[in-house]
Amino acid sequence: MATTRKVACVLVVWALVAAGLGPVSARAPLGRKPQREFDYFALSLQWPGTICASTRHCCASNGCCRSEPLQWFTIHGLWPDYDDGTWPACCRRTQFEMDKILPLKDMLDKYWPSLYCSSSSTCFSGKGPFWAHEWEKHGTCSAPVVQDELQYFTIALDLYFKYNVTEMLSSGGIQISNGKEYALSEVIDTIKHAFGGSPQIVCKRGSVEELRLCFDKELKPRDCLTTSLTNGSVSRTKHCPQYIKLPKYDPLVLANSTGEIMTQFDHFEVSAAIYTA
Ligand code: U2P
Repeated sequence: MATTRKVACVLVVWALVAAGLGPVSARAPLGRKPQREFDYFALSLQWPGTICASTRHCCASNGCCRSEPLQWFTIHGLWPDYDDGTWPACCRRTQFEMDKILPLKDMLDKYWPSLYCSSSSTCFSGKGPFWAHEWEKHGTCSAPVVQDELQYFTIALDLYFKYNVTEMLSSGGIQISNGKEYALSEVIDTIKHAFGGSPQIVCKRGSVEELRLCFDKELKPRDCLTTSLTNGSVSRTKHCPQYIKLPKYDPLVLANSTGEIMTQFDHFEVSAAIYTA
């Protein structure tokens, strides 16, 4: 009986592996050649004030929907990139497991929140949380610097705290204030001076959407590629004008809201009952 069960188990594992779903790690997605080692990392940060200004629907997982607006740069991802402006993606079949990063959960909620409601696409299993998307798409391509999921998120958070952009700006005399305009060159120079490498800035209608800091494989600051080198990966509409804004947004609902909530953009009369504090 025990032998029969053992054989059945081996057969199931074999079938899962053959289908590309099993406990296989360190391999390229089916049908793809392994991707070559990356050249450098970009730590991509988002400015919630720009992204959350277009929030139309709220849900518990959307950082934009907390009662206190996020007034700091939050993490988008730690991206392994190539020097030619392209990047590897979805390199190994190692699925995201929330359990592995539970000790970091509070910090991730605060500093690496999703700013959208929908679940993001993952490389190997459809949809998942934002962190699953970033790990599967970028984290799995971060070897040999990053060995596993916990290390990926730990390194990203360490870099984020060590090179605090919001602080770099304020100690360089750039106090972030709603409605104010800043010379793009001044923002770039301030960060260059404090960080030791040139950032890449992505805008949306004149407001900063993303700010990227770049690192070599020893995690030392280096210049990011300038947009002209990145083969159009930053489209013209994402280019920044000479003067840029770092806007503040008004959160739409109270913290810990549950379920999908229609906001005042869709319905002016929203029942107070669905706002949960
Ligand atoms: O810029 C649009 C999306 O392309 C992905 N990206 C961009 C630049 C880069 O160096 N590496 C990279 O992966 C990002 O995709 P995401 O992580 O959001 O799936 C970025 O949002």
